[in-house]
Amino acid sequence: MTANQTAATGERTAFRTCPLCEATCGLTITLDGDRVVRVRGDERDVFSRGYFCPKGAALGELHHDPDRLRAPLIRSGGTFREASWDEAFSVVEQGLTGVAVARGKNAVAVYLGNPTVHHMAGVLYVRPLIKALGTRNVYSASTVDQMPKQVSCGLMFGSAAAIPVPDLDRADYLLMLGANPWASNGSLCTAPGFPERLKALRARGGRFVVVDPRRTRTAQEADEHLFIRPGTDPFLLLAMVRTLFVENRVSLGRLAEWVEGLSDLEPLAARFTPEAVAGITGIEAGTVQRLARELAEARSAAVYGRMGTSTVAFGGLTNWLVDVINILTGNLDRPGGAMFPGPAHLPDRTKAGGKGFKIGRWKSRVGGRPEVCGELPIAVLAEEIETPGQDQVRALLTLAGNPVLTTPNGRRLDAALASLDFMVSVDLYLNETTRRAHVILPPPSPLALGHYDFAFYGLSVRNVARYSAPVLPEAGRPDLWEILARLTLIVSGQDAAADPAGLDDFMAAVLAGDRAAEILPRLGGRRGPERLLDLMLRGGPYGLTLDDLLRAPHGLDLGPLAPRLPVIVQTPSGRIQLCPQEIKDDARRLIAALDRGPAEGLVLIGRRRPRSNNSWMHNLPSLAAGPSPCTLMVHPNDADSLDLKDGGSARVSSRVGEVIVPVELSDDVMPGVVCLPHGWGHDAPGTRLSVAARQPGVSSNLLTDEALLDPLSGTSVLNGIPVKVTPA
Ligand SMILES: Nc1nc2c(c(=O)[nH]1)N[C@H]1C(S)=C(S)[C@@H](COP(=O)(O)OP(=O)(O)OC[C@H]3O[C@@H](n4cnc5c(=O)[nH]c(N)nc54)[C@H](O)[C@@H]3O)O[C@H]1N2
Ligand SMILES: Nc1nc2c(c(=O)[nH]1)N[C@H]1C(S)=C(S)[C@@H](COP(=O)(O)OP(=O)(O)OC[C@H]3O[C@@H](n4cnc5c(=O)[nH]c(N)nc54)[C@H](O)[C@@H]3O)O[C@H]1N2
Ligand code: SF4
Ligand SMILES: [Mo]
Repeated sequence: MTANQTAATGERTAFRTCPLCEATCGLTITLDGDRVVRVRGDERDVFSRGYFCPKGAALGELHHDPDRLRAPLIRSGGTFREASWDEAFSVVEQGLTGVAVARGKNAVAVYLGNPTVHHMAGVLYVRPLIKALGTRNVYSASTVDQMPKQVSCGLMFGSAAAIPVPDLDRADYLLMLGANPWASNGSLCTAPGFPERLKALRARGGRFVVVDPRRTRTAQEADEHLFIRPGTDPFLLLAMVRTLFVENRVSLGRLAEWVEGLSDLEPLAARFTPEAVAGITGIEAGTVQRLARELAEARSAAVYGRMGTSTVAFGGLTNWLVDVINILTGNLDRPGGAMFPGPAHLPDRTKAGGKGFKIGRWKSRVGGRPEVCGELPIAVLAEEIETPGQDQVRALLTLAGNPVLTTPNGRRLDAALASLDFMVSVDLYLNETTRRAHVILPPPSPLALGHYDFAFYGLSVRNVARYSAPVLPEAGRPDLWEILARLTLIVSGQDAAADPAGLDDFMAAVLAGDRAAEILPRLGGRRGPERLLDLMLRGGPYGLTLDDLLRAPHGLDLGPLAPRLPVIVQTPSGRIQLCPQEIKDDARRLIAALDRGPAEGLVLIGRRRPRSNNSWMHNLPSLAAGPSPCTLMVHPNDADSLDLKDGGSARVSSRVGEVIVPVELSDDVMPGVVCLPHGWGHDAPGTRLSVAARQPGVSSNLLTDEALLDPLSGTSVLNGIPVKVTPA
């Protein structure tokens, strides 16, 4: 269906949405037999129109990487041996049920890594698995990423999934804080060709402003770039809120009837005068006022914040303020502002109001950290493993994650993992985390799986729907959904040989509901994620079917984003909560920080490079080529006072650890800030990453501190870590 043959060369072409990042580019994959010859952007893709990046181009290398695991591994003694799937699942059964029976359900923890949400099966089959596990020890990469946005949206709009995205293609003005789409290709804003879209914004006379402690490529391309002291964005934003009130520029427009709590906001902002915050942020009072005026006066505008507003000490408050300003300027839910996407697989709501959003339904055992969105902060996993007592974590399941390199104080977590009674990892590689597992279950390569972006169509700047059929099926191995379904059956007390098809039939029947008897026989013998997708599309707002998507290999464009208020709002009152109580409580922390005034000392921030993907893809030759990107950027003024030389070595230390890393002098970082990428440190013994190990780099998460987190969202502080730097 999606492949066609060029008779002359024997080459054929397949079309596939890239699963590697949130941009969801359409790719054209040229194949010769079962070899990938080339991967390029699909010019006819309705959403990405030919845009792609070096990572997408490396999908073939990923598929053919000799280090990628093809069979389950079982640890015996200090090494791993290949095993059959049946043997591997039976060891998993003994391991997980052994711990659950002896120590209780909470003794089994689960960690979900980033690629989980980039696969159909990850989105669909993880929830039943977690339910079957019945554990409170659920962890994910969300608490080193976007959880503050989920919490602020949960509190304001009543649902952690109601996340507005900047309407990039129609905005006249964009204020972007702590995001670098030129390297990341965008996040919580699915916009393939994000850089092209920003260029188009400028070309049509729009303006975009970047706030970032580093002059990134994105900042260089912007109309204006403002340095900000890491972690201080909420001071800037609250001073802008105050300016809007003081200058009578608050203009809710059509939002007025759906918003509650406006009167609580003004007093909260009162003390945050532009003058009072200038010393803290490093941004002059006049600039703060001007930004507020520009936003208020633009025909349409959006404020957009990402990692630099999320993994910081006030992540929840900062993400709340982003949408507060979108609301105060009347830009929420209007074309060119910040809008809610409407994916093809989710039914339209019919009325505003719902159960609302709660945090802290349970607390972590050792540190008393509140639950958010059904999970606990990843920063507490190590202490939950180390600390004896009832409900101590003794077994762990990791899915598509590498927390040893991606979460704070990786060294402590690594040691904790080594002490577990049992660990099983579902992963493509034997890496820094999975080397601690007793069993590794490798899913098929992404090119062997069908694809539809359940997660990212909910965050897209246009409504589109695309399904890609498997490009290079890997016969004789279970699909990712079958692995997850078998794990679910195991933890629900069925034996390791139970058939996953039964669970799949059950899920389809539940989803089909009353229509099951009538509709299921009509789905053409489909099963797994494809059947669930077909069902969801049929119940969705466009009444599509999977066959409709199969007939459209370049995707279906469903049009620009449409207003979704008020029905998107699921708070109990059905109204947007502008000033939720949890936010008011946390604001006291910000007021205390205002009273303390400007902070001193060197702080560490992160950076992303286009040829990397968090801690992985470093094993692919085309991405690993060139000098190591793992350098410490230091401003020349700081280098002078610290006695550091360009190309020399620095010893960087924090409360929790130290690393030695090459120095790169650059006035692109602001004075007082040093910058190191995360995800490196591929020198651990016992991994199977032969290319990555040649240029291992160091892990910045040996420096990030598990004790520093945003109490509101449980999200770790990864930007703004106090460090000392000396010559090494
Ligand atoms: N200091 C610092 N730390 C950070 C960040 C930062 O900016 N600074 N960023 C944070 C962010 S935003 C994130 S999302 C996290 C990511 O943190 P993690 O999700 O823990 O780490 P990744 O590096 O994304 O690891 C992905 C893992 O999934 C495996 N994998 C890849 N594809 C598949 C697949 O198809 N199936 C399966 N089963 N496995 C697969 C890879 O081999 C790898 O082990 O890191 C966070 N850590
Ligand atoms: N090439 C590549 N692409 C990726 C990834 C990758 O690892 N490599 N990871 C993917 C993932 S999982 C994610 S979540 C996205 C992230 O996508 P983005 O958030 O767009 O990417 P980052 O590069 O983390 O951008 C964060 C920016 O915040 C700045 N910053 C740091 N501290 C502060 C602060 O206190 N205030 C402000 N205003 N800015 C600050 C940093 O200097 C940086 O430029 O990228 C995705 N895409
Ligand atoms: S930008 Fe993201 S989705 Fe597009 S090709 Fe690169 S990795 Fe894939
Ligand atoms: Mo992320």
